[in-house]
Amino acid sequence: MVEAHSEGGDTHRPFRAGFVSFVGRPNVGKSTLTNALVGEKIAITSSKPQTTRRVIRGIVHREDGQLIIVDTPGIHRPRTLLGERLNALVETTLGDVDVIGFCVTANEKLGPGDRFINDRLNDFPRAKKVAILTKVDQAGRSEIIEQLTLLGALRDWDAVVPLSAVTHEQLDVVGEVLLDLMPESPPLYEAESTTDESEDDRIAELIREATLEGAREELPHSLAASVDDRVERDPNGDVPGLLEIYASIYVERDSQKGIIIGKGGSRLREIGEQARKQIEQLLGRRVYLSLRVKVLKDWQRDPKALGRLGF
Ligand SMILES: Nc1nc2c(ncn2[C@@H]2O[C@H](COP(=O)(O)OP(=O)(O)OP(=O)(O)O)[C@@H](O)[C@H]2O)c(=O)[nH]1
Ligand SMILES: [Mg+2]
Repeated sequence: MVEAHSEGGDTHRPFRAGFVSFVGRPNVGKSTLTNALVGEKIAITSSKPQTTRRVIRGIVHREDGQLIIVDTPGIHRPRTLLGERLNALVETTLGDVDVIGFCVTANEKLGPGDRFINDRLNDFPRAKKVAILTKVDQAGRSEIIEQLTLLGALRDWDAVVPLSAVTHEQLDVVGEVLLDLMPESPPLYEAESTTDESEDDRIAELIREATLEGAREELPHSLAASVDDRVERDPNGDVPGLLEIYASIYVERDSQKGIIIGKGGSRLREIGEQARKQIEQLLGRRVYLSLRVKVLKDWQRDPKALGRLGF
């Protein structure tokens, strides 16, 4: 195991580039860490488990290298076809990366869910393995030490890094450590790009994020979103006018539709307002957002509906 460290002064380090995948239980902070390292909101995050549903690539550009972060859905015991597909997706992803960043949170004791995932990592002997202890701002010193001891006993890690993606404690260190483990390689992505997600996919995710906020019980899992259409309100104007975006929020049952719309449409208006602000920030221009709520019966268990939503 190498100690986490940062180097200075050496101006002749070879350029390195490669892929690191963050894996772990739902809600441990993989997407928050991805965003913090990239320095831009690439992946949506929420306090609800199973927020991420696709493999999302974020690119970190450094003077001496390029890190392509592959954020993945949290691995959990699947209860639906969607859950099964997401777990399978993570396994496929791990076969292609140079480094696996196994994320465990400092504020919950390492448990069977973490051990299950750690055991799966044996199937990827080629990848280097780094243990990342997340959310250290939420734990006391003794808890952190105990958790690091448990983590250290799991395997001979290439590195172990405790950090906080919220306070940015040790954020630079994890970047250095991961880059050091990458192969020597020219850049793999252009200097401007921070992700290869399409704009529509990012917009749909921001809408789902706004809808997740405040959703309770089973509702978060039942939500999906898609962009249906974009229309330039004033296509011939000198300055870009409003961009009209027409999007749908999907739920699984009629009763859920009512909850999302709220009394007199109040909840949906709030969701639209919040999502619009995020979308305007992403696109750097003013947006008119029109949201419709649709019922797609039990889509998480229906292969056809899953296909329609891109899973
Ligand atoms: N205090 C604190 N909270 C954090 C930190 N990292 C993430 N969180 C919070 O933890 C929650 C889950 O974060 P996510 O990044 O969505 O977790 P995830 O591992 O991507 O979750 P899934 O996509 O469901 O697998 C959110 O409420 C974050 O704000 C951290 O370093 N400190
Ligand atoms: Mg996530």
